[in-house]
Amino acid sequence: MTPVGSPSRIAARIALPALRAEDEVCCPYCFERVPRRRIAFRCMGRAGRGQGCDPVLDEELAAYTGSTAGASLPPVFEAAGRGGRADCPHCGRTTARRVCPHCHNPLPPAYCDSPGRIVALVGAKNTGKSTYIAVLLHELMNRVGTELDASLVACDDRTIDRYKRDFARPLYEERRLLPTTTSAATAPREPLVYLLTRTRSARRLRARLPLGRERVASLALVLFDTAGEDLRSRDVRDLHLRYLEAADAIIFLVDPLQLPGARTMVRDEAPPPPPADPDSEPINVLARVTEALRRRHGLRPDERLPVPVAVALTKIDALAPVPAGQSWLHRARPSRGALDLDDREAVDAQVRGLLHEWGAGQLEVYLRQQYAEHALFGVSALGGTPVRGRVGPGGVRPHRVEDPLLWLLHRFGMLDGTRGNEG
Ligand SMILES: Nc1nc2c(ncn2[C@@H]2O[C@H](COP(=O)(O)OP(=O)(O)OP(=O)(O)O)[C@@H](O)[C@H]2O)c(=O)[nH]1
Ligand SMILES: [Mg+2]
Ligand SMILES: [Zn+2]
Ligand SMILES: [Zn+2]
Repeated sequence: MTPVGSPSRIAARIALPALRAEDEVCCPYCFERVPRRRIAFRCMGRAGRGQGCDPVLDEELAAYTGSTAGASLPPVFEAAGRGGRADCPHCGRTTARRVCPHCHNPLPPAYCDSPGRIVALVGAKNTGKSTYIAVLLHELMNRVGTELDASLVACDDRTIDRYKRDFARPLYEERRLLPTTTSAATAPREPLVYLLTRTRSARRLRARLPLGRERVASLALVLFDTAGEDLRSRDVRDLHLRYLEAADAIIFLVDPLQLPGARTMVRDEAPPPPPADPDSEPINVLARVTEALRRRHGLRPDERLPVPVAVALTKIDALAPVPAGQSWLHRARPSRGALDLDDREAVDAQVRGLLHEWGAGQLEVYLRQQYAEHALFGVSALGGTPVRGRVGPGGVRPHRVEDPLLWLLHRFGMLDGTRGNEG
């Protein structure tokens, strides 16, 4: 891999191919690309004081959710619209509710107006994807958000409900581990859609800009929790293809407890290794995802995928640092509201070394061959081994969970990189 910040890396960042035309929005629900002027509207109906259309069964929405419950809504219509508003052709009432013309799910204004980045999160069964999403979002809403001067706000009510119900309540309030994610074949896929807004009011910027003129950058973040089960075989995987194809970045999680070579480093209290399952081996899961992506992108054999991929070892709390005290991975990230490039390179090199030491070097070689850009990470969402299906007595103590996202934000031009003592 090219070291972070080297000239070719910087060139790659600037020359990142435009994966999506700027005048298009990618629907975070059905992943159809919608030209901005084709975004549809939903009549306000009788909401508030006004007189509007009666609710009707929305067949497109019912088809998406797989149920007619909650699909009786004021009609959807197509209109050119001005400033995100249009008048209903049936009742004349002005509406600002925008929806996807294909699946009729709501497209929140913030999502229509900010560059959307879809981050696909993949990994074999039981690698810790759901736990990671729960903790990453919690950290972005709290500690890391404050550090970066960034706010993370859900774009729609369904995201708020789903995050609370499926992630925050069990893990943080009830301290229970999350259940195995059900296959997309049986439950509709629901994305978590957030808007991350950063005020780039770093001291250096402020010195040049008058107060109140700090630069604000927004990014719509769409996360999907895939079921590891769905990535085991080639057939079911197709359900996820549209999601993967639409992804602007991939976070690929690897559980070191599932790598036989890593067992010598695993602490005693960690659970025993799962029974061998070649379909769930990290390299095989990654290869399945990669092959599908290559076909969709229509790449020649000598071309590499342009999507940046962050590969993170999960559950690193279960690894004893060897040699003790000298592990960058186990150190706290130097927090300065920027991406510390020295730290980034050190962690990357350490994880690469570990993979080779564990006889899993193929994974790293494959990444290098297939992707124009990848970076290696180590994270722990829980910070300790769970006890009998519950979070350990110390509570959720995340370690470096935000690192892959910080790297991606840096790649998307929303976060500065620093070296040494600068910044
Ligand atoms: N030690 C440790 N264990 C973890 C951590 N995160 C997850 N685990 C363990 O890994 C198990 C699986 O985590 P999940 O987040 O449900 O895994 P998943 O990838 O979503 O699994 P599927 O939904 O089946 O694809 C948990 O029940 C925990 O026992 C961590 O940070 N540290
Ligand atoms: Mg899961
Ligand atoms: Zn849609
Ligand atoms: Zn109407």
